[in-house]
Amino acid sequence: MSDTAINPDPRDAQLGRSRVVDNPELEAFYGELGQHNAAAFWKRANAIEPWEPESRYSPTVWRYDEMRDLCLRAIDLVRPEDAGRRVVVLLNDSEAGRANSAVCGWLFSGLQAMKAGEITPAHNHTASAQRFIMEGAGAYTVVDGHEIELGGNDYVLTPNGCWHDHGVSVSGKTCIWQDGLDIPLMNSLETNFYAVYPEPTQTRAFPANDLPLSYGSVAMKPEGIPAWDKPYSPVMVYRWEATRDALWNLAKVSDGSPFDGHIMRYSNPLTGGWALQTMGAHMQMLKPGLHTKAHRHTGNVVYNVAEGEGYSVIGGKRIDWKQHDIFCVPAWMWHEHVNTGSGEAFLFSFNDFPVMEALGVKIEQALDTNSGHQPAAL
Ligand code: 1HN
Repeated sequence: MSDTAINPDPRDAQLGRSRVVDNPELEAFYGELGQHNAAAFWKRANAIEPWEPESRYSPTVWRYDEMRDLCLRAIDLVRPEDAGRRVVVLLNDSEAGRANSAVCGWLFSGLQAMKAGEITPAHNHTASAQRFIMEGAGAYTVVDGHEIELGGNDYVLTPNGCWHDHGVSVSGKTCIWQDGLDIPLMNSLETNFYAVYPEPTQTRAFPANDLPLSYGSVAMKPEGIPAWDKPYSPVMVYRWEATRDALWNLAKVSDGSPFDGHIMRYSNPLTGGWALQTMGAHMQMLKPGLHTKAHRHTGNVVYNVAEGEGYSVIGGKRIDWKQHDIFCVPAWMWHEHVNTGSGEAFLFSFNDFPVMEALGVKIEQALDTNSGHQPAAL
């Protein structure tokens, strides 16, 4: 919130804003209200009704070179059986980030590290989770009895309330993946429940990879099996090669978005909507030399560089990035992306857009560089 005492906004002098001039009688009244767990609305109206969103979060970057070493150190220091999950939490560089365990806004993120033969014990929670696989081999997750094998740059879902455990096969290699959860949202809503499964791991109730193999084609819908009746995507895992091919195909016939290059949503193929109810995700491709136009929108976004190198300018701050660096765009902050490499750059990202859309508050604005005026929100 802006400090109106130090930096008064001329717009606050107008009719419709709080512009009461205090006097000793009013000061006494405020004291009396305070004794009754009450306050004068006009003393705080302009602070709780900013002219536009003012994020408490900062554009922050986590460099994979540094984070990778820290993840490997964590492997030597704690066992996943004792840690619950061996996760290095990514905290937004702000008071709100540290206080809410938030990577940005309503989103939590961490890097989970696991050695060959290790497991993350089975549990469930009201928070939804999604994971983006950064390195290693032999990783798998089991979600409500469905086993899913995981490869580099795959995106996998753990919808809210599903039992889940993960592991790396004995013949695999140390894995690091990014977890993205809506923990700050669930805790703000006071809707977060947690339960531990009676066994360390779930019994597989279905053939391995049955969900992606049944539902993984957007164009083909399986018939003759029980209808999918869950509010989340049945695909569960979105494979890197198919995601990259989809973007390459799109780029053959479209110029893409001026703000995001070629961008595709990880969707629920049965609805075309987001894969999870509270969080969305995209993969976008920036052609070599592309410099996108700046825009801003409500909602928070956390990026993971799947491939390539470049930089983004976020709220006036330049963040250079290369493979598996992570950075965030806080709500309503101008941002643009630049690919400085010789090949295509691919940016994975996850967001809280489904929440903004469900509440009717997903608002976007393009920067109008010609007029110098701020245009109305789209
Ligand atoms: C969680 O369930 C996992 O299942 C990882 O791997 C990170 C962070 C906060 C809350 C739950 C997992 C988590 C988490």
